[in-house]
Amino acid sequence: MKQLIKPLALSALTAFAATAAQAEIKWNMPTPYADGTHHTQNVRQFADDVATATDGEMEIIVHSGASLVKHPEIHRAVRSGQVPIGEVFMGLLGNENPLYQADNIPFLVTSFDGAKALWDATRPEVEAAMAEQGLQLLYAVPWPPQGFYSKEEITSGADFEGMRMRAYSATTSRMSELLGATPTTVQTPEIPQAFSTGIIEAMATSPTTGVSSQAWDYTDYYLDARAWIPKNMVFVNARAFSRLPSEVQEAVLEAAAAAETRGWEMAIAETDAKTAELADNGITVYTPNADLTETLGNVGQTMTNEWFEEMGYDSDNPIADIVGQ
Ligand code: PCA
Repeated sequence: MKQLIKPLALSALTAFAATAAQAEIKWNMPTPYADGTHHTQNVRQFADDVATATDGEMEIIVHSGASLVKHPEIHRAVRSGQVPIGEVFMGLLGNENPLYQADNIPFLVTSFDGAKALWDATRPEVEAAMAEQGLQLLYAVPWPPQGFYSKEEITSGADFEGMRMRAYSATTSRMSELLGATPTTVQTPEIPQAFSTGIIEAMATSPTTGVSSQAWDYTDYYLDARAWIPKNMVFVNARAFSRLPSEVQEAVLEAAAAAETRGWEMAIAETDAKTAELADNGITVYTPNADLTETLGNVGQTMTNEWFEEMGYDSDNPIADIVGQ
């Protein structure tokens, strides 16, 4: 009997050691969006993958919905090392570097293939810009294409004039202005309140955010314009990352590559599923008529030109071939 007990006690000890090892590397990760969005689900899967690949040596603790750090502060928090890893909406950084405006420009690209081509073309520059700030990109994942939510149906370009429209980046503010609307910056958690208090009466966002903020409580129409495909990115403080054991670094990079592939697939699947959910909840989903197509197209053209100029790109730039894809 005694001999049987011994190996048992030993294995119990080993199990204890494995549990204790879980606390070895703990990283807090602030993310901006709600648990129901594919971005947050994807981040949680990424964290699980890292834990599995490192046998529990590294734990990434996800703080979703801007609960740990407010969205506009997340980038700075990772830069300063206050937190080692985070997620942000790339368009939010458009003020500090026009590079980040690319995926907020109407009709620069309108399909997931176009969005992928734009990401492939801009990624090296994004990585270089981040490296200069002591950051390292892990992955980027799109939202479904963006459309317009409103209380009344939008039937002509003139309907945008004077509209109090939500903006979530400098680029979407610019679009509102070009449409003759009045932009107000509102973060996702405040959307319902901004509508109910009349601060905004329309917004451009995805079916995902329409569903997660229950747009049917305060809007009746969704213009499925598929106007641009913005992205979120997940990134680390480069110093904190370099201090990880090399096998843990590898596990993080592998999990990140898997998260990027999975996230794009999730966004594609979300597009139809969440648009259907809007309709199921009573929102009228419609597509732009000729007049709207022209108005939005003109604004997109103006903004694309402005962006090329700001970036110092000419028509020989490879991105010129991606425009319209
Ligand atoms: N949802 C986020 C960003 C883009 C999107 O689809 C938002 O509305 O803030």
